This record gives sequence, structure tokens and C-alpha cells, in this order.
Amino acid sequence: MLKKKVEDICNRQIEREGYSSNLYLAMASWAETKGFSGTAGWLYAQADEERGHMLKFIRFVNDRGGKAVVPEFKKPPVEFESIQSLFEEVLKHEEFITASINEMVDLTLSEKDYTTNNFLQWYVAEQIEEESNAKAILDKITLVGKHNLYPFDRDLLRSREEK
Ligand code: OFO
Repeated sequence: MLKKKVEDICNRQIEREGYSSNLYLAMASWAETKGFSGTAGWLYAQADEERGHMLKFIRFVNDRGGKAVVPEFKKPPVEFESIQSLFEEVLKHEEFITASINEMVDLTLSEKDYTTNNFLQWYVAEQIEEESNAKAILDKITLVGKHNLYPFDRDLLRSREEK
């Protein structure tokens, strides 16, 4: 049975993962309307992954005898300044999610909830990957230069097709 404190922080994370999904969906939609179909495809896939992360938390809370709450979500931004600033925002957001997961890990240790701690390890590993993906994309943008984003966008398109 989940302790109330742990249940509450899991519900907080359900909101954060769901917001991540909506944020990437908003970014995908913006990129699509600007003609960056590769970037949009990458972001649409990312939005699906984040929805998966939210569902995983919902199932976990309910399986452990808690009650997962589907929250209201804040509206994500509609406009983004540029492809570069969009990915800077992705990285910043993922760093925020990492800090949030780390805070949960701390709580499970102080509450001696080793089951939830074990469950969270999947997210710890996932965050390493997500931060490094965002950093790699930003490096690529620097390499191609802000004014020649066409090859970059094709590259992201290909990276999805290869998966
Ligand atoms: Fe990318 O954040 Fe979920 O975990």
C-alpha cells in the first residue's frame, strides 16, 4: 500500500508527464506549420512517449492500492521563437523532470518505500537518455548553423524512420 506522501508525489508526476506530452505536442504542431516535418515527427513521437510515461505512473499508483488522479493541464505555449530555442526549451524541461524524479527518489528513501524506489529507477535511466538526446540535437543545430536547418530537419526525419 502506498503511503499518502508517496501517492501525492506520484500524482504530481502524473501531471508533469502529461504536461510534457502536451508541451511536445504543441511544439510538434508549431514545427509542422513552419514546414519542419522531420522536427514535427520527432516531437510527435516524443509526445507519445511522455503520454506513455504518464500512463505508467497511473497504472503503478492504482496497482499499489493508491488512487491515480488525471489532472487538469496548463496550456502549453503556442509560439516558439526558433528551432534552436525550441530545443533549448526541451532540454530545460527535461532537466526539470530529472530534478522532479530525483526528488521522488529522495522521498522514497526517507519513507523506506523500496518498491516505488525500484519503479522510479526506470525513469532515472530514461532521463539520462532524454537529456542526452536533447543535448545531441542542440549540438547538431550549432553544427549546421541556425540559417541552414534543412539538412538538420531531414536528419531528424531519417532518425525516426530508422527506429
Ligand atoms: Fe521526458 O520525461 Fe517523461 O519521464
